[in-house]
Amino acid sequence: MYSQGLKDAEGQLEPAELMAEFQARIDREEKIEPRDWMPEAYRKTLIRQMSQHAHSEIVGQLPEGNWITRAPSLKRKMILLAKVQDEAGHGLYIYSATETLGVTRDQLTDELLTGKAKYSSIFNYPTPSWADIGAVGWLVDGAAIMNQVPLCRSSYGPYARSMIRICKEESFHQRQGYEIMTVLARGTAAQKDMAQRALNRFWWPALMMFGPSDKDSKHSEQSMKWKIKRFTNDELRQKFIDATVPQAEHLGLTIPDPELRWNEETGQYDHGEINWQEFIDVIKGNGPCNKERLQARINAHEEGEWVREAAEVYQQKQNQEEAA
Ligand code: FAQ
Repeated sequence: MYSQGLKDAEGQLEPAELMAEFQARIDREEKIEPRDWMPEAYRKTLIRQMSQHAHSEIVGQLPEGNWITRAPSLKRKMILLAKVQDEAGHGLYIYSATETLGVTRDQLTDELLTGKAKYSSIFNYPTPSWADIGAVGWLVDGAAIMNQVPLCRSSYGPYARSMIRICKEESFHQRQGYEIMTVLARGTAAQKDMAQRALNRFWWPALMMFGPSDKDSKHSEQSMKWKIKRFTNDELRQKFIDATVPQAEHLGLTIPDPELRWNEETGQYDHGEINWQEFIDVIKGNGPCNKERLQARINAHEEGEWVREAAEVYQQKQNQEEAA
């Protein structure tokens, strides 16, 4: 008895009884843990999504890290430094959670540095002004929270648990970004203009973070059935728009979408069409900063070689001492 045509690691069809029991556990809202039986396709989907997520947190340090030395005051510098360090921590939790699926951190790093693995499209856009740091916190972390709060209920235990702490920290990140935007929007005309320009740059790319529209999302249907994802890409994008438009109004800033309109019937905002060609170009490696971001990660990896070597020698010494 076989099921669904999904294959195991040896290319054999997954046994139907195990598949049925697995789905029943998911339907009962039980968490799947690392030592439990799972279909190979479930394991692979998680490795793909979780490693892309971890890489995003790591590459995501770059657009803001760029501003740490230039933040306008000591206080702003300290806040930004703490935020960027949080992103590094998020990457590490998620890499650790991904390792429970039988891949190594080295494999995952190799996939990122060779350009095989994806990371979020959003981090391939530049942050030319201080207001972009506000826009990243407000919009990028805001979109991240909208996507990640449901992931706290993801069916895979280690992923769900890592998301709980991450979401708490993301909420602080979103608030600090919105606060930067508030100060600028209530400042001089030049400061308000700087905030508006940053919103113009980040609005559409933030909407693209949620992934392709549902009709083009190849993984959503299966991932929803396995409760890895709880909402579709379009559902989350809509929730984000509905939550963010009033925040922009409160700031006195204009969302750069002439077709944006409140729809009384649906109780949601209608919005203009996303430029999907731009999204495809960016995820294929041809966005404004793709090459620069990847090169920065390659350089960091090479410059960190001595740290990895030192850590390894230290570990060997500890093992020897323990054995003695
Ligand atoms: N960029 O079939 P679907 C953060 C790919 S937040 C690049 O819909 P799925 C916090 C997708 O991988 C950002 N690629 O896929 C922070 C697939 O490609 P593949 C990270 C994208 O997985 C803030 C293909 O398109 N958050 O880092 C994107 O069901 C500030 C087809 O798509 C997460 O990763 C994209 N935007 O849904 C850090 C959240 N969208 O692998 C620093 C977890 C789609 O078949 C500073 N991930 N693709 O070749 C998810 O929720 C999902 O993976 C989605 C995509 C919703 C991103």
